[in-house]
Amino acid sequence: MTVLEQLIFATIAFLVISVLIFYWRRKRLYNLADKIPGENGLPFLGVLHKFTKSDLNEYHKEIMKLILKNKPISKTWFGPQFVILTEDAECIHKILNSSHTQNKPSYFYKGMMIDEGLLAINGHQYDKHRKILNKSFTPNMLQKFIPTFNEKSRVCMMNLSKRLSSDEAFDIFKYVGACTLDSFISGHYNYDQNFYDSDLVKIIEESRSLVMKKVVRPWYNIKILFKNSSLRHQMEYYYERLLRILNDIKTNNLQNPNTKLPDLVLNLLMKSKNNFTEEEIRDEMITFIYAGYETTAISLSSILLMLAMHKDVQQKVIDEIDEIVSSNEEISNETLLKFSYVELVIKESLRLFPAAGITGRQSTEEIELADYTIPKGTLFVLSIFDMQRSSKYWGDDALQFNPDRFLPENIENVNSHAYVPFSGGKRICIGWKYSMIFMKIFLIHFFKNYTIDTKQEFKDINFDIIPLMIISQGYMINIQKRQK
Ligand code: HEM
Ligand SMILES: *[C@@H]1O[C@H](CO)[C@@H](O)[C@H](O)[C@H]1NC(C)=O
Ligand SMILES: *[C@@H]1O[C@H](CO)[C@@H](O)[C@H](O)[C@H]1NC(C)=O
Ligand SMILES: *[C@@H]1O[C@H](CO)[C@@H](O)[C@H](O)[C@H]1NC(C)=O
Ligand SMILES: *[C@@H]1O[C@H](CO)[C@@H](O)[C@H](O)[C@H]1NC(C)=O
Ligand SMILES: *[C@@H]1O[C@H](CO)[C@@H](O)[C@H](O)[C@H]1NC(C)=O
Ligand SMILES: *[C@@H]1O[C@H](CO)[C@@H](O)[C@H](O)[C@H]1NC(C)=O
Ligand SMILES: CC(=O)N[C@H]1CO[C@H](CO)[C@@H](O)[C@@H]1O
Repeated sequence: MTVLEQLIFATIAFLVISVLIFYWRRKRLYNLADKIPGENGLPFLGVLHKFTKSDLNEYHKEIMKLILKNKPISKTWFGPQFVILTEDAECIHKILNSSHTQNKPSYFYKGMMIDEGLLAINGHQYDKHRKILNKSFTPNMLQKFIPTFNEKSRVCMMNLSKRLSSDEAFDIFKYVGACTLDSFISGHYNYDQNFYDSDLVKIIEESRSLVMKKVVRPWYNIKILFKNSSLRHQMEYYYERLLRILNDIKTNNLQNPNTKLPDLVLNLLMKSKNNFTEEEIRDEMITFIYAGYETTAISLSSILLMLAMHKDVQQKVIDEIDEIVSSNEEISNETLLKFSYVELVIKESLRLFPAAGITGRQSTEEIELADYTIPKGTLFVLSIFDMQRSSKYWGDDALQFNPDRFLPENIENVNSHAYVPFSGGKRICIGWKYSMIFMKIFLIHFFKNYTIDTKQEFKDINFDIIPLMIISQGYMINIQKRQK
């Protein structure tokens, strides 16, 4: 043999042995996986090749197809990663609730400057962060943001009045998004700024689309490939701008601290006795912006779109508001309790449009699920979206927008595990009560000023996965001034 031949031979032998060791180590995984029905896909790639399209609304269709393969659970592979998909209420409940499935699949978050934040961290680090940050969301703290919500909603109403002069439909997302961001950053980051048309909105939008690109390109999990990719350079360009904004926010908080509200998210992060590293502070700040802004903006936009489509429901909302508040009144926490119909409307809309409709967990032990043994390290894809639209739980009219479904006498007949728009278990959304209060106050101001309609139809709606679920066509509505 020549030296070259010897080299080639050695390389092949090395590869074969590596592959054999790889498979031998994963023998139990393959044995267990074999027993579970689903789609294996291609060798090495699994079904990843189905997720390389640039059309983001194809992703949801592909995931639905994989889920539909088998019920209640279906297996597949994302590259070497074993995956279980489900839309079954009992399975989702078990995964959200079991102590062996509380981890997040960490590679989804790597290199995004949120891997040290609540959405991504696990174990002790998670428990420490969550325990400290929980203080920002106690009932007592939530009351304190009500004046900010009122003020920011009023600003938004003023900005929206520019839209009255035109008959053209417009995407309401942009307006409610800016209002959501203004409220959060002014409240929890003690930084009063106007985010209509701001750089921050653009940074979030563009960087999360880059993140989606990374998620569906598994070779970027290999460090050297990612390090030198143009994707990384593009991401870094946005991160630099984002970091500049975060630094302004931190500097401002050092110079003008909010001493009246020590438990603001930013204060808890910066307080030296809590011992967060610089990286943890940065990642939590970004996590809260990502987790709090588009989720709430998508939810509010969907509510408005549903009310624009259902004029009868809109009228009932307006009647309730007019009955409870006089014009331009400050909405207080006491007043809020009276809005029972608005609450039903929000709940029903979150059923049909759960912004975080697809979420994931990873197991740290083998678990039993639907009569199968699921290997350790499995990635679980939970479709809250499909569960909350399933006729199995919601009847033949599951796709009808009907707030009365949530009247106490009706909802008591529905499987309570089939409704988790804010997820569940110990990792339930930290901001769920906060966003419910915000959305109610916004809606009250909105329908004091405007009525809305739309030409969009429910049956035409598609979703982009960004990875939140946002309507592909936008949230196109027309507004009219309320007749007094
Ligand atoms: C209607 C609006 C919202 C919806 C539908 C929503 C939904 C969710 C869901 C489903 C999760 C769980 C994700 C998972 O299990 O993988 C989550 C987690 C989270 N949400 Fe929200 N959210 C909303 C508003 C907010 C707001 C306003 C904030 C911040 C003020 C926030 C902060 C967070 C954080 C930090 C987490 C991670 C919690 C943890 O793992 O401990 N969310 N959200
Ligand atoms: C945070 O608060 C929630 C209730 O809002 C509670 O279920 C959870 O156990 C708390 N987490 C920690 C780590 O204290
Ligand atoms: C509305 O948006 C603009 C930017 O588009 C912003 O400068 C302004 O302060 C906002 N508020 C009002 C009340 O117009
Ligand atoms: C990758 O690395 C090579 C050599 O270090 C360099 O010439 C090239 O520009 C890099 N590519 C990117 C996209 O950064
Ligand atoms: C923070 O660090 C100090 C000293 O390094 C230590 O005494 C304290 O217990 C730490 N606090 C927390 C919450 O870890
Ligand atoms: C919104 O409605 C309130 C109460 O009717 C009114 O005081 C306020 O001026 C209106 N705002 C705009 C921008 O029309
Ligand atoms: C409303 O908030 C105040 C303090 O801001 C508090 O004393 C009161 O108990 C709250 N009321 C309700 C119904 O939550
Ligand atoms: C991890 C977790 O959330 N476990 C909970 C599952 O549900 C039971 C009862 O509902 C709770 O007691 C556990 O704490």
